[in-house]
Amino acid sequence: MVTRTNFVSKFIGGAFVVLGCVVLGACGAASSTTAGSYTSQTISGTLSDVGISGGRFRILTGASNYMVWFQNVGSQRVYFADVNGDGTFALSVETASDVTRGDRFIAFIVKKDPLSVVGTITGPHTSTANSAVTGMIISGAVTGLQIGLDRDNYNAVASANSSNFRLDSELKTRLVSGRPSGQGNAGKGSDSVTSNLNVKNTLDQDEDGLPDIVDSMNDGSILDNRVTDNIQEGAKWSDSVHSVMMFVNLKVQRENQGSSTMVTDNSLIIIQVNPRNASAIDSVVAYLVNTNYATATVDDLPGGYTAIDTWPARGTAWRDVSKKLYKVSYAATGAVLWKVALKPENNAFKPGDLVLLKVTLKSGKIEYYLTGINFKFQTLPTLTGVPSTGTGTNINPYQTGATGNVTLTWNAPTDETGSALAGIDYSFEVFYYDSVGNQIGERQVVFVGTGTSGTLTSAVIDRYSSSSPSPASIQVDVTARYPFGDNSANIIKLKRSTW
Ligand SMILES: [Ca+2]
Ligand SMILES: [Ca+2]
Repeated sequence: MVTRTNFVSKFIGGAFVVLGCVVLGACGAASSTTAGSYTSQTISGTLSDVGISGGRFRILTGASNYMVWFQNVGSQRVYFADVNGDGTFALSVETASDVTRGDRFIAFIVKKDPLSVVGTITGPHTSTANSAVTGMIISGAVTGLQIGLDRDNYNAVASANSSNFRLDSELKTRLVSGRPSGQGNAGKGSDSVTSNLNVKNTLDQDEDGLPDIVDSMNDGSILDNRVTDNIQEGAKWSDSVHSVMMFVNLKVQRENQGSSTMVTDNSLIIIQVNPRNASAIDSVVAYLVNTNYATATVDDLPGGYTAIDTWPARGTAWRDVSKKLYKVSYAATGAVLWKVALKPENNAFKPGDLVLLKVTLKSGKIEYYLTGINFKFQTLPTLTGVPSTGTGTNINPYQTGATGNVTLTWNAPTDETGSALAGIDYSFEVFYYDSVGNQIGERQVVFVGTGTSGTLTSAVIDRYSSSSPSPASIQVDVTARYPFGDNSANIIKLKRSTW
């Protein structure tokens, strides 16, 4: 779920009140890439509280803080509606006649504050069941859909006395002690992990109860960030948006490492919307954000990008600039995209904390994309083998011999659970500086691979040794990176004994 992208449509009647979801996508951007026959159906009902492990339906406290989300298994289109204060809701979904399972949906409950998924909608099941049906077949308007939310178990049991509503037992979620196995762990915890995929369940193949758009490990075994195709989940059929990315960078100089606030002080969140057709997009803002991003500040425009919109000053409160994403171009390719770089200013943010992006098209139509990080760097690549002299800081670089190679070793960075990040690629990014701190020449990148040891050859270290001025130190960013864009770097300084 980094690319917890997802294209949703809704109709807002009044401030944050959804009178009924109208599918803008059907008559707008998405329609031409998924040409076909869509039929709107209204689903209305009540979201109630059933307490711990089910029980008597009662009014859900703070019901207006919840949303009901439906996703079509065939078209992958997403629909959502706010729940009213009395627990009632109504949303308009579309069945699709020309795609496989175009009459099937899976659904989930989202809490707005803090913005997160709090329930998988399932069919009735016993408290000891190890699976529950999640597929719903909608053949016409459905009224009286009763959804009982068991908040402790992230379970929302749905039933309706309607001939237009049936369960589809081909689509299920695995339960562990009554809880959908991916709930509460962003779809990547040990309960959710599996190698058994149900290819019929195109939205939730690992059947952990989290559809791909909110699952950090779609296939039950590999973190989404290791597969670049995952950035397209939810946007596959938008004409305007190609993909949505949200990921973390954590790059820290040697002198600033080890403090209890290292992650808070240095974490950078990147949210990026990559257009399919940039000229179709008017603006991108975050419509709703999880509490842990509510007081984020905007950081500098990342290197390699050129601002098109005016990028705000570093430290600007994001909420003071309408939680905008800014139109920029990527210098290397000229690609235009929308981006923001944020410091969350806390160490509480985590996978499962969502951001709902609102993309306004020049046509006036609106697309929504739900996104979030799939993992968080909690540590850097932690060095375990370094030159014995020096500390790696600017004022006291690690000191190497007058000639020869230098081998560094490290431990893999850990994620927010303390687990070492698997399958991450390492590289050395090397910068050369003269005695007054000016950079010499160009950065060199030495690819290491997935091993946690690498050698800086004398050819790399001495690359500019005959230049004038010659280097007085080099900076080595020991970098860990997945193909998504997330990266972590342990930044050290190093010098020859003769420099
Ligand atoms: Ca999963
Ligand atoms: Ca899943």
